[in-house]
Amino acid sequence: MSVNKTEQYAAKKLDSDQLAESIKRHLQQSLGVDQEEAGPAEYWEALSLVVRELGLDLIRKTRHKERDEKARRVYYLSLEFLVGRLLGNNLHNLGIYHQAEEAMANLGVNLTDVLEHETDPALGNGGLGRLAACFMDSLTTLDLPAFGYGINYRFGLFKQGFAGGKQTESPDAWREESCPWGIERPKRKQRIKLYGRVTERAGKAAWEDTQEILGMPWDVPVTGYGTDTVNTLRLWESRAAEGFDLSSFDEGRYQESRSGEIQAENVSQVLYPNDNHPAGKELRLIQQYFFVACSIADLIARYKRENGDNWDGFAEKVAIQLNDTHPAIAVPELMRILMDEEDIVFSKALSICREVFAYTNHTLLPEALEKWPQNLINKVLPRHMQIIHMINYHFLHTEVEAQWPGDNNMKRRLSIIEEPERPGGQQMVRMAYLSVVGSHKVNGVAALHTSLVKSSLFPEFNEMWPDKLVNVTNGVTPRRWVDYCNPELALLIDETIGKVGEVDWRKDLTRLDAINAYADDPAFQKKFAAIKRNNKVRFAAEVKELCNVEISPDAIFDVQIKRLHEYKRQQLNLLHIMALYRRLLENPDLDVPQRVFIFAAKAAPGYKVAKTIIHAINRVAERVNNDRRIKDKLKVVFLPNYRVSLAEKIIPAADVSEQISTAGFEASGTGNMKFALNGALTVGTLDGANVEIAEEVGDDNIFIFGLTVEEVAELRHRGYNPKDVYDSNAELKAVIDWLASGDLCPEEPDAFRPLVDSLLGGDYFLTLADYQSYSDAQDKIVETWKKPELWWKTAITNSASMGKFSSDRSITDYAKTIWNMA
Ligand code: TH1
Repeated sequence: MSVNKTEQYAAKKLDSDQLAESIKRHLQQSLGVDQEEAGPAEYWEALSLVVRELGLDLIRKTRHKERDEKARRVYYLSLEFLVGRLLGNNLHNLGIYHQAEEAMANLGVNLTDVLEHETDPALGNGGLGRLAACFMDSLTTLDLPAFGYGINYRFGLFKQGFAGGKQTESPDAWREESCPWGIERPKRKQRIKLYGRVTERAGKAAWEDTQEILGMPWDVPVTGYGTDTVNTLRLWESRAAEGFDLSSFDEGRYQESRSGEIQAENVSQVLYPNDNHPAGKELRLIQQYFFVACSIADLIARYKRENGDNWDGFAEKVAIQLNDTHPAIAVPELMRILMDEEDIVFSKALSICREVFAYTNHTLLPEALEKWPQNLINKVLPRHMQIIHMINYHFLHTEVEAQWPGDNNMKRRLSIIEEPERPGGQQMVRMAYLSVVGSHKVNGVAALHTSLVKSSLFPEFNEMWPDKLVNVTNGVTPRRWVDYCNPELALLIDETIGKVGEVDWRKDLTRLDAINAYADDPAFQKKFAAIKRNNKVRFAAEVKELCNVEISPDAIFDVQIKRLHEYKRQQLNLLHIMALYRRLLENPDLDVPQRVFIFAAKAAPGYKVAKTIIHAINRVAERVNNDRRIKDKLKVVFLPNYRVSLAEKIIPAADVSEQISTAGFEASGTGNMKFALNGALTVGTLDGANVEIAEEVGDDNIFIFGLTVEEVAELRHRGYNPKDVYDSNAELKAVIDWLASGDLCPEEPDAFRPLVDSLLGGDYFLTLADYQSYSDAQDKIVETWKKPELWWKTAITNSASMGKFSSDRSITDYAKTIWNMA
């Protein structure tokens, strides 16, 4: 599709005068304020209402078109959609950003200020939730009929603050600010069951004595770039199924009459704040079932409205993608409906499930693989537990038996139910196995990750079903992650590789490759460097405001922003910073460029070592930033409350991107792609998508260090002792001793013990093993920085080589290899 379509589309939309009129109308008629009283917040709301009108109109038209075409739809089930702010992005996608800018200017308001008034919905933890949001953008941009299904949490991911350098958490009551994007759809509400027991009636299972809750859908319109298609993100909110008990109301017992309601409302109350680690709580299981059951009932109702009651056509019209195992209970839920409500026999029900479901695995971390106690599932969802046993029985005794006849050991290993290791232990339901058995395709999220899924996580499944496990490398939407967050770079790309008449690079990111021809061009380098500098100047002002630290835009901005997790190794970065500081103290006249190390990260509230790392970084930052002796050569900032809208400001300003996870632990990473796209140089391990990024940019344009997956395995096999490294590396020993000494936190000298103990007592993530190699890679970065022509050539090559990492490519891969839609 060409950009011309976008321009025609934009042109036929409102011009700036019409937009200004609509804004004024909403100010007065929707918000009830006069133009003179309105501030940026009111203007934000009024413009959002204008865009919402456009979105609703297009959603209706999209629905009609899809109904007529009767195409297959994809349903993306995810407990997290980290959508970020929507107004600016929607304006871009609809092609009316510049008109809106002009309209606001004519009203005497600055659009950029207005956009800052949107609260950033934090309905996800990190990469997995953000990926779901990028995928919704790409599905729509590619005109694929799609629904996202998730939960409309009342509280998103907690807000982070610091007290004495330690993380504090407070609730994110994001909906208390106005949110015009979600539209309540009472007509589509669902009623779901929990608890109770299963009895047999006339040879059929009946699930009885249940408690019921209501699911109210909230629809968020999802715009795409340069298209009239608008898809729906349908987020469920839980409500009590019973209304007021009027008799107790009459008797004045108002509070009691609502007591049943409070519990039901709890279900969609709060997002669990664990990334790569399950909470294992009953309420979490109920959340999972609640949104799955509402979504499956909703999509079945849609199927029946459009196609009648004939189940033979179901799989042709419906593809359901499970975003990790969090929605895995969808498999027994669909089985239950097919068998108990639609009278379909088990074997046929299972084959329908297997045509419909596909499962994406996002992690190999053993502790992150979800397992639920059988007893808990049996209590909350007794019928589902029976069905899981039926699936397991069929799987083990028909399919595993056919592959490995008589091999009981194999049956035990592959069973969906894990038997306890010790007597008295619990039986656990392996949700990943349930997902694999219930799906026709299982994908990993980067080439290396998928090969490890095949070789280490599910080797037997791969042997049984050689075509089931496939790779779909992650991607990011270039609309949000270049066009919207780095408009000057977007403009430079337009000027350089053309816009009108060609396919827009925003729709075909491989077109960026044409920029490679300019990597050496001094004039282009100058423009590229100037844009980076402007972004750094703007970001430095932000840092001053948020952290009260002055940073120079001429320094190297070296950035690590992502969840705080030991496997992501923020502690490796920290140890190196401490070493740099010591080098400078030893020799304050060292001829080195100025460097600023920038962090942002939230730690799960219950993750002790992660919180210790945050505390330690903040204490080192305070020390370094206030030490006159080092003459501003080194600065460290930790920005509080990392979220999408902060990432949008940091990434365009980054020179160096830290992607330093222990090899084999980061399934893909997606921040790595965003940084490279915006011209930052990566220092990284051969992990996740870094491997493919290195392939695309070439080994000379990336700073790879550290042990490979094979070397990690080898070292563990030989026996790794972090103390050996500590004893043999004087610099490393000195910084660890310093950390342990209490000098950085005199009022609590043992504050960093958990970190020191984790490093010296086992160092599971091989931080010390990779230290020297990391430090050497950092030295090479400095050498490159000293040669500006080489630096900018490398930076430009990175941007220009990111074509593969558009989420449009990922979604096209899913559509072809998994959903049979393209
Ligand atoms: C992340 C992975 O850690 C990351 O490597 C990957 O790029 C991203 O998913 C998208 O594929 C994961 N996030 C979560 C969150 C939870 C559980 C498991 C994972 S894996 C709650």
